[in-house]
Amino acid sequence: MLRYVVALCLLALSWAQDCQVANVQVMQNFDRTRYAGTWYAVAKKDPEGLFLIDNIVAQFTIQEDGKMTATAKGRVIILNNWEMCADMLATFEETPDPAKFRMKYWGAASYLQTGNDDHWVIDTDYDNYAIHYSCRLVDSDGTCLDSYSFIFSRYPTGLRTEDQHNVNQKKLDLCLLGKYRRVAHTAFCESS
Ligand code: DAO
Repeated sequence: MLRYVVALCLLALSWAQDCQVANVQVMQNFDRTRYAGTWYAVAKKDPEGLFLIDNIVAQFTIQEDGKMTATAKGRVIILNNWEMCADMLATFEETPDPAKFRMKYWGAASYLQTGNDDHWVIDTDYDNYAIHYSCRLVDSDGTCLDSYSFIFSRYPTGLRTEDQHNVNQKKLDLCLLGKYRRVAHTAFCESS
């Protein structure tokens, strides 16, 4: 009996970590109303050609028609060495999975980045942490060639100790453990 349980556990583990984008597990019964509000990015796995560097704060809103939108700020460096606070806007298109959105984003100023990315909510307890994931380019073997991911906290100071283990497990499931950097909050964007 024990042998079967161990075999099942190993099977589940290998399935969870096969790094296939199609097998990424997202938040079950995702509730966008509870996700709304302010989230501070406290860690980030960067994509190719990173954009937002630090002081990243996103504000998610649910409109009267039920659609989700967001505004976000963050320190960026553009035109090689011009440091500024980017004001970004985003709209979210729903998909059959309530935790998987297509996000269109653009800058308040025309020289900022625009894009259309996946925005998947991997896990959240709504009150303390949320794990976001976006794969921009899927390789021919089904793994992700270019991804980015935000670890969000409701507090700029970081994650609560009791949430860290769960967040690390999700990083491992995404095959991104060790690829995140800390995101500082130094009030850089607070005057703009
Ligand atoms: O920072 O390198 C990067 C890629 C992120 C681009 C998307 C930023 C704009 C919108 C954010 C809205 C909420 C997460």
